[in-house]
Parts: sequence; C-alpha cells; structure tokens
Amino acid sequence: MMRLSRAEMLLLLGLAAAAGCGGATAGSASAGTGAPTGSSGGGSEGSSGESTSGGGSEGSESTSGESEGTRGESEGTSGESEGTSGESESSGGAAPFVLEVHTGLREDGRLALFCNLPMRVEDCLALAASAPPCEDLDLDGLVDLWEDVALERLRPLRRMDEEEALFQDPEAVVADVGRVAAAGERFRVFVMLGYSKDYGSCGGFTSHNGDSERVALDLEVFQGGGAGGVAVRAAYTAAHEGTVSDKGAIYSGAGLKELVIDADPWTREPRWVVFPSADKHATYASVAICEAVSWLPCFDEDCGPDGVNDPESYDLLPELWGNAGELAAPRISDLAELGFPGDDAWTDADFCGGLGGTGCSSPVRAKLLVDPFEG
Ligand SMILES: [Ca+2]
Ligand SMILES: [Ca+2]
Ligand SMILES: [Ca+2]
Repeated sequence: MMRLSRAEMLLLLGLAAAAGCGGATAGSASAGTGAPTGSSGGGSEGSSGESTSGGGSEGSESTSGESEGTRGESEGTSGESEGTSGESESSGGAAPFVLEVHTGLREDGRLALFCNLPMRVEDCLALAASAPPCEDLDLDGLVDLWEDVALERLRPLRRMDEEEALFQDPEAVVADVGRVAAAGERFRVFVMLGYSKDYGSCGGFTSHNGDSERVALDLEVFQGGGAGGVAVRAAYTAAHEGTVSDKGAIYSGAGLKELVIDADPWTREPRWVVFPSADKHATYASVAICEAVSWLPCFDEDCGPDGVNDPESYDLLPELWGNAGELAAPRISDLAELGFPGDDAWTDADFCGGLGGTGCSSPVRAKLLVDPFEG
C-alpha cells in the first residue's frame, strides 16, 4: 500500500478532496478512518446529530465540486449523504451550513488555510445556520470537523528518495496519525508520519519494525482566511529525534522560506512537501537540507527522486490518515484501521508498524503530545 497506482491515486484524490473539504465524514470513512468519522457522524448535538453529518457532507459536495479531476469520485461519496442532508434541511428555518475550504499562500508567502467554519466550538454554535457541524468528541474546545480539515490540508506530502526501500516492499504500510489542539491563541497540528518499517542504513544496519517520524505546525489566526482561517507561523521537521544525531529543525520567520510548498497533485492547491531520507525516513524540509547533513560515509542521508522519469510517483500522501483526538478523549486509539494492527496512538508502547516485535520506534503518543514549539 506504499506506492499507489494511478487509479488508487485518483480514488484517494476524491477521498482527500471530500475529506479535506468537509467530508471528514464521507472521506475518511472509506479511507480507513471510519472510527473517528463514524462517531463524529453520530452527533452529540441532540436532535441535530443527522444534521451535523448533513452539514459536513454538504460541504464536501460543494467543495469537491470545485476540485478538478476528482469530481466523479467525490460526488459519488457525497451522493450517499444526500438523504441525510435532505432531512436536516427540514429541521430548521435557517439554511444549512456549507463548508468552504482551501489552501493558499498569504501575501507574506506563508501557507494558509482558508475556511469558513470557525475553529472554536462556541463560535461554531453561534453560526446563523441550521445545525452547524460543531461536534467536539475529543473535548478540546475545537470543532472536530475544523481539526480534520486543518489536518488533512496541512499535513505534508512526502517526496521520497528514488532508492527508498519501501517501494520494493509489497508489505509496506504508510499512514498519518494526527492531532490538532489549541495552544493559547494559537493552534498546533502534529502529524506522526508512520511507516511499517525503518529499513536501516548501510544495507539494513539499524533497521527495525515501526518507524514513527513526525512534523508539527504552529498556526496563528489568519483573519483574511475566514472564520476558521489560520496561517503557518512555524514548522518543525523531526530527524533522528531524541538521538545524539538529532537533526530536527524549526522554521519560523524568514526561515519559513526554506519550506517547499508545491501544488497538491489532486486539488492543485498549495500543499507542504517534506523530504524523508531514504530507508531511515528522517524528515527534512528540503533536499538540500537533507543532503547537507554530514554523517560517516555510508550513513549519509539521501532525499528526493533524482534522475527519474516519473518523479511524481515518489510522492506519498497516504490515504490512511486519521485524527487521534486527545489523550483524555481519543477519537482513534487502536491503529489497526490505519494499517498498523497491534499499535495504539495513546499507550506508552513502542510503535512497531503493525509488525510487532521488539526494538521498535518511539510511541506514537509522544509524537502527538511533545510540543516542539514550547521551551
Ligand atoms: Ca475537538
Ligand atoms: Ca483535538
Ligand atoms: Ca526512521
């Protein structure tokens, strides 16, 4: 499930567009994240349970209509929810909420999320719409649908090295496990970039089951981006995190120009791109930064698809992704549905990539909770 066929890409595209544009409900249910979204469709807003999912799917319908190339699949997905949104319309006088989401670059060049859904529950409930989708299953005060949209649109595309071993491993699984939370007036997006294996350096030396890499974003309110608009204030890329050779880096201020922002292959809107090193998957902001990391001979890092005819086929944006919620109120705990059976987002156990064993990688929980922007 590592290297997607063109057909899978297109399907993913439809799902990603649906999910990113409000179909967290529709999109992730079929993308393997049924747990969180299935429950978010359940509705905790009393009689508006169905309307909640109706609002979400209406959003995905309208936005997926705008994303080129995915029309067919996305409409198929939202079509299934038609009945639900129909019912919600009869439940109130105000028009239903229609989610609008896209990414763009702010005048200062920073990646921004434009979104008409407020991030905070109290602001969402104040919307003049029938049954706005304000559910907050992880009890962090942030609207779960906003969290899902921010996670889906701001999680990075991984541009792999041409010699990456996972492309030769038919059992390889790649997935993203995220968390979105408020941090005072700002917001954080944590993304555990999961791989079923770390293939090691120098012909398998230091290889192990499970590879929990990560990135994180510090977001600030962006008034010009609508009620739920945010812009990237700082970005963190982890590389050999917590080891003596930790090459993790925070990009902020003028340093944000180091980040690579490219057209999302499906929405064509701007998306963050990161460069995992071959086989070890340490994550770097650019090929140059990756390859400037000096190691002993044979332990050096290689990034990016060089000298290949089809560089786009080395891009990974896993269709398996989910918002884990919060430690005290998880939305996903068991990671089996994300392709990692036996692993859990919130225990202290090492992450073994669904393969079990010992000597695996750091617990997912630490990747979601330890805040690189603090201290
Ligand atoms: Ca929430
Ligand atoms: Ca959250
Ligand atoms: Ca690794």
